[in-house]
Amino acid sequence: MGVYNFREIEKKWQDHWKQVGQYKMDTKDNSKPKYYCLEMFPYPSGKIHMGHVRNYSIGDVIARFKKMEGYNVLHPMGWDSFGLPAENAAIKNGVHPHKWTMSNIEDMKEQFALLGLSYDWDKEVATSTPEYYKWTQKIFLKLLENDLAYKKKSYVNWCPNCETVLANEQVVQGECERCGTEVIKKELEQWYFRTTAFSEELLEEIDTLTGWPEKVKLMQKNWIGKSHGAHVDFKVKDMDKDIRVYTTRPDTIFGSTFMVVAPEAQLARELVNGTEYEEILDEFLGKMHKMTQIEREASDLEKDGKFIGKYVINPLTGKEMPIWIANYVLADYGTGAVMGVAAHDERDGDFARKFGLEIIPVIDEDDKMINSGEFDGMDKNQAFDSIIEKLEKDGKGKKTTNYRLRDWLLSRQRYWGCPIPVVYCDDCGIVPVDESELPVLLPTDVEFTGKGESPLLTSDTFMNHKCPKCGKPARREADTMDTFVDSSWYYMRYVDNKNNEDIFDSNLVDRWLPVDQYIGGVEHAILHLLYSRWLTKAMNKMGMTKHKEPFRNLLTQGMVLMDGAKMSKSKGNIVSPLEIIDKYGADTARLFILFAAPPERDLDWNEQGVEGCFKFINRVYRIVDELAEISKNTELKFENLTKEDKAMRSKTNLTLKKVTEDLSQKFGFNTAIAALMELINDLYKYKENENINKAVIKEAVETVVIILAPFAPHLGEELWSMIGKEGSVFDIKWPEYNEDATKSDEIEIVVQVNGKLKNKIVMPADVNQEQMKEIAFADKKIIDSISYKDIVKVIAIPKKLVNIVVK
Ligand code: ANZ
Ligand code: ZN
Repeated sequence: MGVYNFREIEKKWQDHWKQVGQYKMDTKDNSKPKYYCLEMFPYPSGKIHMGHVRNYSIGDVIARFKKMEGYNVLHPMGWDSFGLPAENAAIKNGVHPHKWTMSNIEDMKEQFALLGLSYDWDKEVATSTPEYYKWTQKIFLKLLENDLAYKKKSYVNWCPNCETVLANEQVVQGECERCGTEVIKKELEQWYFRTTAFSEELLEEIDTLTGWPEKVKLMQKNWIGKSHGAHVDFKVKDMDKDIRVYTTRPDTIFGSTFMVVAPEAQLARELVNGTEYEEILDEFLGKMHKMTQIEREASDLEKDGKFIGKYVINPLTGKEMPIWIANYVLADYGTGAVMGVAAHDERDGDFARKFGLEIIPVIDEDDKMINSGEFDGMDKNQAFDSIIEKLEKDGKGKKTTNYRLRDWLLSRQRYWGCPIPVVYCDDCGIVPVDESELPVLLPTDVEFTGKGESPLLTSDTFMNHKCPKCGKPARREADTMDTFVDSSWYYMRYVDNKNNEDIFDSNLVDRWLPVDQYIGGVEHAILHLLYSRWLTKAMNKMGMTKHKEPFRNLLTQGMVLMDGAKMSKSKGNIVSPLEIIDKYGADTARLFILFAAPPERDLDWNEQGVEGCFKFINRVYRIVDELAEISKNTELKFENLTKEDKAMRSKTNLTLKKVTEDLSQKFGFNTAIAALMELINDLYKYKENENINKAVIKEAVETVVIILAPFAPHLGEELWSMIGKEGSVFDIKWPEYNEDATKSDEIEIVVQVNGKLKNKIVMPADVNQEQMKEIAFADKKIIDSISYKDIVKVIAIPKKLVNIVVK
């Protein structure tokens, strides 16, 4: 009897797939319906980890299953290959980032091959190659042309360790997402994408994404953060100027006794210009710059501020309100100015008590208005509307909504990113590079010091460039793009990745989008997914695609844990996928990771579980090996079936039914594998019968092999050929189960006496009502329970129940 030699089997099929081009597909082939199965592409660190194995195993099962279901499946893989680690490696070891990245890609590709993943490598993209970033640059130019990209000076999040700017999304609880250093504020002129141009669409259209996890949709909604309120204009005393505030509580305006302005806001500067308060502002700003984001936004922040010498007039009370700068007001939210309502806003209250500002309550415990003139006695919700109405009538305010979402800051002072294709000319200002000159290539003559500004500044050949407009000497933009720009459109490029003429053929993208199934980590719930949604909407607006949403269905897989904790280098609890593959084979690793937990849940790694799967795979191998000859030499004709034969057939077909449903309607990988395990158990029992039916065996064995194949593809192919099949198991059509065969020969009938359950009796499936009664009356338990009583009536409900009424 054969022994399961996974090393030999896996190598054999990996070589074979490569040789015959098993996973090649053509996106231009319209003969079958399309299915786009996409896993988030990795950063090429050089080594796969268990998170990758999980992510890509899930995607691989879906892709293989969908192909067998008859779809033309696009299942591509590529590399999110710009980014800091390559640059840090260059600083540390002197290897060029390009070289480091490319060699990592080669390593990881080999590791992917070991896992038996069904990628069409002809579709590969790497975002750091000129063939790709040429088109990232074109997208930038289009956005610029359409006013969806712009440059502005502002205070930005700055990581002192990475020495680069960070987007709001990359600041996690005040710390740099990458290195954990506390983020500070720095004033710089930077490039932005106008994400806020689609705030409402991003919010509204998320509800059309019925195939997304609710929690991810909620996270995006909160991030976009829509609120309802009003703009109110306060006139500055002795100055020809209004200050506009955003408030969600216009009903509290009679209680507004002071105004607080963000010290960084342009407005603060304007108000103190040429006065003795200039110094106070500068001093206060100095203090603010030393603070970190965490400290600034903490709810228990010690309130601080300074009066800056001016007053505004409350538009409804006519009272003078002093203007203060305050540490708790943010420059980039709302208008950067707040009407202080000490009695009803906690932060304002703290501030007012600390600095002795007036506190006027305007709403009582019953939510009725007080101290509010004509609005007294009104319910606060009604006052919300009525006060806005009055302000609007007076031309002092307007009902409005506000979003927490800010524009996307994309400038990075790093080398290993996509160059921003603009030139600065003394005469012409900001001049976009002509499309015919793309790509703007990264220079190779740069110094990596890891300090200071963009390394591109050290390359004279790069920096000095003629103005595309007037031809005079000009300078290139030295910053590169945030790598999230690269990853927000890669799924479009896969569809037409060899296109040298254009970013992609829009017809092809229109046909292949949206991605039917996207699979990745929940850590991308905000950043990557929001940026991709935004860019798709921007491209739609610019006529590049008819789609507005990129991903129809989203699966966020759980983490792979070790003893309940995240695997990490520092904890020393990392299990290497390569070691597991070496010890048990890729099929076992895949099977375990899909069996151990539902895909959305965290999965606790345990070696016994892996061994269990290894044993199971061996068990499958042995029984198929043993029954291969029968399977090969029998016709699928079912005649003269015994009770046992029928039960086995039923199990086979019910399993096929369950697995098909688990794979097509939900991500029930673990339950599908559990069903397969049961089928194997039953088959082991059945084959010990004296009179086995060969057709029943054949049907069971073939079903086992087909079901196993998407999970354990190498063994699937091996067993398929062992049972005498030609060609790949992945080229066959996924079989349909036989409905009749799932029906068992016997059914269970409930027998009641006076409506009370007395027994359940197994009867032949074709039993009629008369026979049901007969069998019931012959049953010992029933006889006992009706003895000495008169039978009034007997009711039989076909195939369900017999009720005997006695007196
Ligand atoms: C007066 C008021 C009275 C407010 C009250 C709240 C309660 P959300 O819900 O997050 O949109 N605010 C506005 N701009 C701000 C800024 N740049 N920095 C800090 N705070 C700012 O918050 C809106 C509320 O936050 C606004 O409504 C404003 O204070 C404050 F009893 O106006 B409110
Ligand atoms: Zn010029």
